[in-house]
Amino acid sequence: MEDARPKIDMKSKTLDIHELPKIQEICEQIIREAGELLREGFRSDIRIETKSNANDWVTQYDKQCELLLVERLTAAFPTHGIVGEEGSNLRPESDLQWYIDPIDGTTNFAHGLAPFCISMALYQQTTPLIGMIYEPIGEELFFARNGAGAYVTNRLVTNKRLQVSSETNLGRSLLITGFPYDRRDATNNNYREITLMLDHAQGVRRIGSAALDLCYVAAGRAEAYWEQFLNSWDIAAGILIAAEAGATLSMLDGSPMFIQERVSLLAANPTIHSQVLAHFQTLS
Ligand code: 2AM
Ligand code: CA
Repeated sequence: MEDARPKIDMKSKTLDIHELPKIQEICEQIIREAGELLREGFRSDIRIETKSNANDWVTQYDKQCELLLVERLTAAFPTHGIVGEEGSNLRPESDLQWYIDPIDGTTNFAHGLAPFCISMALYQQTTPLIGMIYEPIGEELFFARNGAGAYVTNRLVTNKRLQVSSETNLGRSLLITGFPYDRRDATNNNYREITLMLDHAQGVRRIGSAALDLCYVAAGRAEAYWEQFLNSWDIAAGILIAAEAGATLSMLDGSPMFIQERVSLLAANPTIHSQVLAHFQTLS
């Protein structure tokens, strides 16, 4: 039976594509301003509150940063919708939606540990148009436009095209993963998957920001990233950046990617993607 959930459609877009470079430019101004705010807040007096459970934290900077993003986006694009981690849900009827995460990697940020980032993505229904991710401590900006490739700008390079790694040997591959906040109570807590991959990969990292994890696969710094139960705003920008850099993306069971409330995904260079998937399939 045909799956009714909307698949991520990497190709079709009806917005005039000539508008996208200008939108991207404005997005970059906004994300860099938000980065300034997070740099000021980093290792300052941080107030922590909990959300869904005791491990799920939010700080005053998550909220301030989301407010800044919403104000700036609304001023620049008054008709666009906005879905944000800290509760924003504006103009849900709009065809064009921004998915924003004011701090991806809040646990790192709250502990005074980098990296963490701001993630912004513009979608036309299920089609990603622009993805932008800014890591303010290392001052590294990742971005992609649908069909136009993925790029990075940092202290060493400007607008460098991203390409996933060409490694084909899992034993020489570096993998990245993460764990759900409710891992102590959840039956599906990723412990079996990480044990399996520790046995087969060169190494496994837990960096703490899904958005950056996807960028690191896009940049070929790691071969694969998998994680369960992510939110749309954690991955909306990163999946376009990874896809434009040549990554294969799927749900963790190998089925096609789609954005829903909770996403479990695998992003990897194409060869390593099938090898990791084959190992995961031995678990079920
Ligand atoms: P956050 O920092 O915005 O909360 C950590 O594994 C990564 O997964 C982070 O990007 C974190 O985003 C994200 N994440 C989203 N939902 C999560 C959940 N329920 N449990 C753990 N991490 C979650
Ligand atoms: Ca967040």
